[in-house]
Amino acid sequence: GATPARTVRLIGAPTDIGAGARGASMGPEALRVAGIAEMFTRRGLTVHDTGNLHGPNNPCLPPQGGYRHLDEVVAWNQAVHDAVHTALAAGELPVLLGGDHSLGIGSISAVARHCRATGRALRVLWLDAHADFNTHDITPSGNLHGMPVACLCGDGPSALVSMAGHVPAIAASSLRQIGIRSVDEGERHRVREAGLEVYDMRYIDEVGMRAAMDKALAGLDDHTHLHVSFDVDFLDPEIAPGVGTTVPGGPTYREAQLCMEMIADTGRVASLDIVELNPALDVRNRTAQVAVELVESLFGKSTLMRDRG
Ligand code: B3U
Ligand code: MN
Ligand code: MN
Repeated sequence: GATPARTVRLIGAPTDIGAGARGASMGPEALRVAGIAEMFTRRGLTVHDTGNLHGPNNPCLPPQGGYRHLDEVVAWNQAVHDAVHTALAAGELPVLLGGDHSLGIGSISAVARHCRATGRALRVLWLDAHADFNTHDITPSGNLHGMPVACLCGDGPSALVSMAGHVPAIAASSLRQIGIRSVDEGERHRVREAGLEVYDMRYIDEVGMRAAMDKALAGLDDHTHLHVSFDVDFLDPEIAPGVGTTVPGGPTYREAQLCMEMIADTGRVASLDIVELNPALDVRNRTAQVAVELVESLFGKSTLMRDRG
């Protein structure tokens, strides 16, 4: 099967347009300062940093029709979509440096479009404290970073839902959610109805990260494009305080590291989002450093050489 690209393309998207708290717009620089490029070089990958995308400022307005900043979120996602699709078409491995998680719509719709054009299966791993499955009628906030999974699965404003060129952009069955521990009331019903495969914190507590990841990664083949959407609030706030919406009870450093190592062992990671890092809430860039360390594990860092399987 096709091996994932050996050149990483860093794509900065400095915006907090879809979030409740301000500050995720500083995520791309914080990740660069924490050494993300040097880390990929250590892993033996070539790094192509294309700098930051541009888009509208955050007007900080209240929701309209259940959405905050919809036009601006569409503009940013169109820019992300085009950049991620261009990277994939060039044979590179796009790494989106967010920015808030609404940008997953642009990123993953581009991955879906690329997979459809090249006849590849797609698996999306959604590492997050939240299900991000809200819609305009049930959202408690109007913030679009709580809705990207719904949009990708076909529920949302048409400009966001149709970005891949086909609706839904992804089948709900191609998604695995890991680390979930905060789901809103109406959202919970939608998660059940859609049959999302969710490995929530209770499940991870009961069976352990290893068994959870064995299941989440089951069924990949040599042609599967594996996309990882890493919302930094996936991590326990003890190790990752620099995010807009901390939720206690998340994976420890060790659990998160095992999660990343097991994903790396598949050898299928072909695109990545790192989102919701909020340097305004961080302590001496510690959360950015932890994110970079864990992404190093995601790209195959291990203490000793190990056989796969
Ligand atoms: N579910 C809540 C909170 C939230 C979702 N994603 C984040 N926060 N980062 C909402 O507003 O939709
Ligand atoms: Mn999220
Ligand atoms: Mn989250």
